[in-house]
Amino acid sequence: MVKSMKADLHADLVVVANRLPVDRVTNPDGSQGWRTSPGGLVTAIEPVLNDNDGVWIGWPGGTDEAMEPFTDNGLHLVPLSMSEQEIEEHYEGFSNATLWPLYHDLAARPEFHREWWDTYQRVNRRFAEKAAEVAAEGGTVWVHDYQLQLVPAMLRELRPDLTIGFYLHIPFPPGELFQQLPWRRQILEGLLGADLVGFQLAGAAQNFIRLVRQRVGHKTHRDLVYLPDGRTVRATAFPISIDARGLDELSRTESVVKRSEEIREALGNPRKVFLGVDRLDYTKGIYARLRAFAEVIADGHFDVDDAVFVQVAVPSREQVETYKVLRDEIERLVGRINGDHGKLGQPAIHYLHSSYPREEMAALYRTADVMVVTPYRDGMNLVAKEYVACRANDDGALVLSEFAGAADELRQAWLVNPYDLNGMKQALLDAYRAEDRELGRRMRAMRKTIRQHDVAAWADSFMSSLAEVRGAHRKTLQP
Ligand code: GDG
Repeated sequence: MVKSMKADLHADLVVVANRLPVDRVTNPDGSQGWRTSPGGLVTAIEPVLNDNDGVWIGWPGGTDEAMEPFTDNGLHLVPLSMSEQEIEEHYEGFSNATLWPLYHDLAARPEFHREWWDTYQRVNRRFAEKAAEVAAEGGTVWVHDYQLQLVPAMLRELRPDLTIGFYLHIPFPPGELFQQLPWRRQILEGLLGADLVGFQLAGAAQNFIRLVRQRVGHKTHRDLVYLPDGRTVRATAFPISIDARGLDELSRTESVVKRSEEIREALGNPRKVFLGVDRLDYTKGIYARLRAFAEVIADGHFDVDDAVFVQVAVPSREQVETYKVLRDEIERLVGRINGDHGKLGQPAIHYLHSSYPREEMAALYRTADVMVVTPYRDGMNLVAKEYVACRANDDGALVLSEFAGAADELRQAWLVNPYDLNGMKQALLDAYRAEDRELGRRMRAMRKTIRQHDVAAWADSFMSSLAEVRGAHRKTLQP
């Protein structure tokens, strides 16, 4: 249900993210509506927003004229429109063709363009101004991700009364890489506008603290930065997670169990089903993993009666050139592998360039005997955790890149170096051959981990740390 909202909002909690957590849909009667986008972030933040009667500021998608704030499914949403040029230069350009590859170990070559940087600053300023407008006196603002790293400092300047948290969903690179950025100092100073800067991993927080000390020259001690004006900024790790209980329940529902049986049948009832689920992104290592799988077949360890690979490649950033090239490369490889190893009606790789509802994803996870997650670098990787959450029978193998944040917690996965093709082949084979006892032992341990560290725990822990800094901050403001 969509209701328009009163114009003079003053929210105690404001979430600022590049995208609103809703997608535009056309209803059967032709009218326009909204659907909550699938994804952990909404699930995590929704209860926090509801408890605080908070609002979410973000881009609604498309290049529309200005839209009024509205309420959808109890979420108060404040849309911020983007022009075509802003989408090209802030989102596709500086965010996804400069920062994204730079922060992911140069998995592609970052492009540095001064016009993109200008637009990045302009868009960040608009987000900051909007947050300044809707946040109540003394309120809290939680800013998300690499598209908005300048918002904390811009917002602090406009509204020094606010408590500001920032969370980075992607890796924060070591100095050697970060220093390439012509605007490195401005980004660090942008982030330092926050009271609390959260990262996926402790190593990322340390990279940040070290850079602040070296590049900006502030004093630091452990996870604290001391600013000349007496303010302190805390930089620490909050590994994100998933709605483990919700997914576990979903994976056991009759319809998902039935759908999972149908999928196996449709695949020709192979002994083992391998699965990859990723946005079609060069950081995810899709190409190398499919090659590894094909080589295991070529080496004669199994054939398409024994094992097939289902690769879901979710369309992503399709306007960015590197993504177009990657798609062509992967699709050519899939064609070649199926040509070499498939039989009539039995391809080796079932390749799907599409996105699916949550139920279908759960059915796929339930079907997969071996889940293959091999990014070259990934902040966390929720897919790995979702797979574990959907293995209600304590079976199934996870092959996981050491370079995904999730590898810090999911120690019982078959950990691989995605640059090492032979190592990946061996891991695929080991996972394929593993005995039930071994699978059970590993999966039980991983399931325990994700039950204890679910997304609600993540959000609580960030919010309570933010409340602590806020308390400390208040004290320093008192006469
Ligand atoms: C960034 C960081 C970090 C995907 N396809 C469909 C679908 N999905 C859902 C998955 C999962 C999410 O999207 C993807 O999250 P990942 O963590 O795997 O990767 P990124 O998109 O790169 O996310 C990452 C994350 O932010 C959170 O901080 O973990 O490191 O790169 O939840 O299930 N969901 C549905 N249909 C699809 O077709 N319903």
